Amino acid sequence: MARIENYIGDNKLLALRDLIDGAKSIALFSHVNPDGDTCGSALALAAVLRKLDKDVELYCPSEVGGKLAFLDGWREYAAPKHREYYDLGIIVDCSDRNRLGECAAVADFCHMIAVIDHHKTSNLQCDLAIVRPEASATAELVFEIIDRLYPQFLDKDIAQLLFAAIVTDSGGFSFSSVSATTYAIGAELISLGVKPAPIFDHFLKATDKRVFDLRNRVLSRTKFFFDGKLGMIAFFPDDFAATGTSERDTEGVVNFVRDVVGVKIAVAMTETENEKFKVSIRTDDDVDASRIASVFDGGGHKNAAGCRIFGCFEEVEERLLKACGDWL
Ligand SMILES: [Mn+2]
Repeated sequence: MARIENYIGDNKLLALRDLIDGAKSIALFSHVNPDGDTCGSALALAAVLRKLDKDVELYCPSEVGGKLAFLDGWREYAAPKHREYYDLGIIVDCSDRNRLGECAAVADFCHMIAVIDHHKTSNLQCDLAIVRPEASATAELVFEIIDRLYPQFLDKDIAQLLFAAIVTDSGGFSFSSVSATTYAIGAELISLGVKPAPIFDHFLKATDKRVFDLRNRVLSRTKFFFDGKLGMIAFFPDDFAATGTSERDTEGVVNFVRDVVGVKIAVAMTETENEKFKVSIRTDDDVDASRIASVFDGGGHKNAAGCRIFGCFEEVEERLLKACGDWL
């Protein structure tokens, strides 16, 4: 039987319990352009905190919807807020203040701040940091927190949220970040009643026809450099207009480029505003994506990172080519 590794030391775990015990009102924060991990983890925590009779509100600087509408409680992000001040703020799956967007101002008004995250780099000021890059998803850490501090509340609904979070952040238990612990937690969640197949289908397979069209359009223009070791795609406002899609639908498309045999670095550029590009970088094991992103003040994980670059497309492409070329 695989053992679930404890990533969080007892001191931090008890410190978190103290913070929670000392708080009546708690705000939970998810990052901009949210994914299954930041929302699934925050919603699981919210469910537990409510069972502890806390007054909980959820924040995300982006609209939460689309595929994330699968997650129980997702509408709470859009619910009207009753407070401006919270005893405790918990920032979930986010290592960078910029990724809190306008919600950073709300976090500033929390009496205490805890961060639960698995990103390598963190620039957030906080009272308690539970940051473990070994975890494939923040949800692994949230599982550990609930399992060790509040096991009586770990039910099927919470298990479903955590399973969805792990599936989305680990590419369905397939990325190099996945460990025996990831699978052991998955098995534990399944034993609590989670049905894996519908979660895999929803998050990893089901494709809206419009997204399918967007994908074909953008992938058909893929450019390869350095003997096929670097692949680049770009999403422009025209692509979204022509297919009836939005920036949110770019999620995961870059992986099709990374999966091409020989590609070591795959880059997706999305022009979010005129001459402003959001850049996603995916790499194979030999290349550290977070170090490429850090050239442009971004960050992330070893094999998945991102940044923002301003400039016309040709300039942005040129700068990325140079930063990636240093690794190839
Ligand atoms: Mn994550």
